[in-house]
Amino acid sequence: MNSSDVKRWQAATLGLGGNIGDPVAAMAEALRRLDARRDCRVTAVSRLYRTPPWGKTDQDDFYNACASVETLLEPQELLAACLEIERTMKRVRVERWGPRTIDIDILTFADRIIDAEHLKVPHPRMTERAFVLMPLADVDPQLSVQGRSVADWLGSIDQAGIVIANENRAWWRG
Ligand code: A4P
Ligand code: MG
Repeated sequence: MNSSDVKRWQAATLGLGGNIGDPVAAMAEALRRLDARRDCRVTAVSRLYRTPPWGKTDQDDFYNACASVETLLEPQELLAACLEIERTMKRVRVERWGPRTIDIDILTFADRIIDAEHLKVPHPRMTERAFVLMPLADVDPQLSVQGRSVADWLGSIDQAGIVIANENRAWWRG
């Protein structure tokens, strides 16, 4: 193997959310499954938040959280791993922004900018969403996204209605 083929651990951030069934159990299970992989490790998890629905508002409140991970996977492979976890946890993908058991978004991947058909990084809507920025600020407030820190983005958006559902950052360990 050529030295340029040696895989490196790269840092990424993930957003998790859900609002049907037992979304907290699903998010915890998803994080444990990722952490159990040899090519992924979960390095920090946010507090757990309960958030009013964004986009399509006539649905139940969501639970949301963010995680920092380190991975040997390339971005498309990390997405595939997340989608596989979603699939096996029986997410029902019915309508855009509609109810879901669990949704895992790749928010950032190192300092990469990706604009592929099935993967956009940084996640295109993350800087407008308090349900992403609040938990992300727990794990990495100084992370730069589109030239501004997460803390800075968070300061400029509406955080109304969001409450902390669990202060204990080990909530996902089960
Ligand atoms: N995809 C492209 N880029 C990415 C990325 N960075 N991370 C593609 C993950 N996936 C990415 O995903 C559809 C496809 O997007 C994936 O298969 C992947 O190839 P999706 O989650 O079904 O997308 P969507 O629901 O159609 O749209 P969107 O905007 O991605 O939905 P979100 O962002 O997932 O938002 N309100 C609250 N309070 N909390 C929430 O968590 N979530 C949503 C859904 C709406 N309102 C919410 C919440
Ligand atoms: Mg999504």
